[in-house]
Amino acid sequence: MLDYQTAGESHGPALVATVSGMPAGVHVDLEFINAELARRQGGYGRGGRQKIEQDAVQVLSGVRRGRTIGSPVTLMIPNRDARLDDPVKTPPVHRPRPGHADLAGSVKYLTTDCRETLERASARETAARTAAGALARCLLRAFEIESFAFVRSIGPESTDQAVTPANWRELRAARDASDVYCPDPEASARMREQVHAAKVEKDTVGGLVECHVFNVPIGIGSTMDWRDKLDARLAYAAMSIQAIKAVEIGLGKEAAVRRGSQVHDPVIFDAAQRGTPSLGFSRPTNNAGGTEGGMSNGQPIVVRAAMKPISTLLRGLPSVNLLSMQAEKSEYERSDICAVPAASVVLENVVAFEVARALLLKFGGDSLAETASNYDRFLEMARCLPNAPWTHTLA
Ligand code: EPS
Repeated sequence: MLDYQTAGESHGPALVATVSGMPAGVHVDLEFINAELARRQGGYGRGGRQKIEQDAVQVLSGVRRGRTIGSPVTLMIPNRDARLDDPVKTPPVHRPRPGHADLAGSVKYLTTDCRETLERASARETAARTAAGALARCLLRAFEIESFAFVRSIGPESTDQAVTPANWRELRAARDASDVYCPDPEASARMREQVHAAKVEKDTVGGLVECHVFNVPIGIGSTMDWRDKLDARLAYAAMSIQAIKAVEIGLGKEAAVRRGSQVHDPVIFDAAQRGTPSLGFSRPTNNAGGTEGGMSNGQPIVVRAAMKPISTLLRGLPSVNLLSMQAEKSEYERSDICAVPAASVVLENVVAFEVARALLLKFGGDSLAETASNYDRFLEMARCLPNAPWTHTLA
């Protein structure tokens, strides 16, 4: 089972991701993983920390001569701003920031020093999650499965840009030319203005990030076990990104407003497409966001996540001093004004990780060659429907 765990504090010596269950033989593209880490560090609205850090992975296990060998892969990202044990540079924090983990964490761990929790709660941890997801994408490449995420909105400003299998590469180039990671230049300018205005007002701003995954074969995920439902796993992965407050698949909450005839994507069979991972079952719309019944349906996966504004405000917010229990403004820690562009990079990678996990759950294999052979054989068998000896049809 593909899985991963992260460790590390924001100002500790390093962040670590340990990825288990990777088949042997996957080419680990460190240049790609590091490029994703660099993208995550960027985006208009980031604070001073990113001028200090230069995130890059060191591979501590699981890889030999550039390829996985089947053992757990440990990726370490050293922190340049490491100072966790220094009482002067990293003093205790007694005034919890509303919206951050400070208050609940301090009470939970029976301390008045919010730093005990905030160091681990920090979104810096998403560097490790991005690295794990980017590693999983090295596996997905062998199946031509690609993940693409961008910023759909910042504050009230959004783009209505449609994303399709035909235009996403072009949109990726446009996104990469935007410092708010939005492929629509006109909307990018409006979003940038929102971040700037928040900065001037010593405030912060959130937004929506959206991820599309292409070329996912029909039938990964599970309808039999709720823990392996693909949409549920995707939602879990997205919701667990720091500051995410809502997740939608496809049409999302809009589906609750419309009639069934305006929601469900008609099924069309196109024999010419039988060679593709969708096996020729095409849909004129993709309101389902590529999942039906907890399984992939051969259409692009679409996941959208809403990020709240960063909880560290330069002007502070009403809070309580945990030493005196008296009303005081929350503590200011150096932080970002907007990390929505960074969240889009995290989403692109953690969503890909879940797709890789579901792919391996279905096709298994200790080596990439075995996984690929199982994948090819399944598609071959499914293409023979309905006229094959293995077809399930009761007389
Ligand atoms: C964060 C606070 C800031 C952010 C950090 C998340 O860190 P610092 O206190 O060192 O300035 O920059 O995010 C990152 C460091 C990162 O790499 O994403 C927080 O409190 O959540």
